Amino acid sequence: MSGPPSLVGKKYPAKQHARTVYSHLVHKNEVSAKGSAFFVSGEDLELYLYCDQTKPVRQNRYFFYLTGCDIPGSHVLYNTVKDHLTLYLPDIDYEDVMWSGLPLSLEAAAEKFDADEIKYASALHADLEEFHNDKVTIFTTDINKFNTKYEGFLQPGNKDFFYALDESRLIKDWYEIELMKHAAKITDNCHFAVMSATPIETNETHIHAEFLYHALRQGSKYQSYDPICCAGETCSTLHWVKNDEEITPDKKSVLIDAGAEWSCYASDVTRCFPINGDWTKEHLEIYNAVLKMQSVTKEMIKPGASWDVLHLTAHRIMIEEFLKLGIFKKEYTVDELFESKVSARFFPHGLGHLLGMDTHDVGGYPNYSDPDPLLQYLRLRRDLQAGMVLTDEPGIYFSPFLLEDTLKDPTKVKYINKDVLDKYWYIGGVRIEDDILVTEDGYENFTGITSDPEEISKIVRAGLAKGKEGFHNVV
Ligand SMILES: [Mn+2]
Repeated sequence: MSGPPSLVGKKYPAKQHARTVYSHLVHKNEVSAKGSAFFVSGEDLELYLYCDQTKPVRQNRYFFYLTGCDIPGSHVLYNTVKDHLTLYLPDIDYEDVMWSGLPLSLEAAAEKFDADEIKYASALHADLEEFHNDKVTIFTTDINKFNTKYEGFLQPGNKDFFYALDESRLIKDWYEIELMKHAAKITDNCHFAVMSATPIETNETHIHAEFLYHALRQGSKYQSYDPICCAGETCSTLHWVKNDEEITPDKKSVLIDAGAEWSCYASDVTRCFPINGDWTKEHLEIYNAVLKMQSVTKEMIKPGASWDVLHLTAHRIMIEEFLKLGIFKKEYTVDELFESKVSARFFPHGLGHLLGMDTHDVGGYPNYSDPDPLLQYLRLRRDLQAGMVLTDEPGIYFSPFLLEDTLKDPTKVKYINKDVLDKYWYIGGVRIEDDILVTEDGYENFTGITSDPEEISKIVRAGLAKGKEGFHNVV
């Protein structure tokens, strides 16, 4: 299936990516950068043990960044002195052509990929040896099962090389942005489908199925991550992927966190809705609190903004809303509650993370051993720059597991009205997540599926009105 029309006739800018990596490497360590080469092996097909079937292949992201090539068994070599990029495709296995068809010819590959030269992998040993004999340092990410035979020529694991790769991947170019917008658009349609199909969603699995079906119909074969499909109390588990509980009538809330992938680029979107179209009082109160956390922080997104500050702002808004709802006792001020860290167990994860080829993309420098519980799980710990893509995804959860210690700790429980809190457990949790590009003067939201609670109600009700017969479902 074809991708975004804006990319027709255009090549993934692999050569420019290689140059960008080099410029970051020079900036970091001029001495080791000079006269170096870069080498990365892509993933290859592998068989399951005692079986002639191949495992699914997820292309190596560093390799894809330097090639735009998803063919298993390929490698890339970039000569920084000559600014020459060579893509090595797997040698033709004539035995396999009967089963798999003819592979891409070198000529067709030259049309498709942004490389100076395309060769077969059989030429690789001699090329690496020549570089090696010329005393060229060939940086690579790692020695793995796909490149062990070249180990003697390669310098794996260099920190400056990783730094250069990650800093390059951090800032998305126009081509990557188009891929990500396309992934986001597919995901919008999938979320719309899920919200519209509650008559045929009587188990969390059905939510999962509805999402995957609509992603695949749009040509997205892979998900950026395992979809998280929850109803009722399972919404309180941040990465609930069992997705197999019945959606019984006592469950009012649905949370789905899922994102389709397009050409190795991710989307990552969460939406919540009331299963029967009507928000319960408590569900809507929490939903609106999370929506406010998101809308306020979203407006703060611009180059130079500190993500720590945005994250902590979201905590303050949550505290204000909990005071209004009476979940936190009114005799305490926002500052006191903020300093007490009591909000950490209701909003335990970070406000968002970088997004790119990986769902939790490289370059965020999280500090999981940060002693501050408010910041411990924040996956993006740097100031924003134009060209970054990130998620803005505040959440509020009522997790018996997470809150057990808090409710036993006299220094924490004193802030909480337990009677009021008890009214909210059944919701499980609410998270709202959009994919956002930092622009020169602010931001652009890639995510188009509505998060307005009234609009969501309308979509769910319109689906309900169609009844079970209104949907194509054989089983
Ligand atoms: Mn996310």
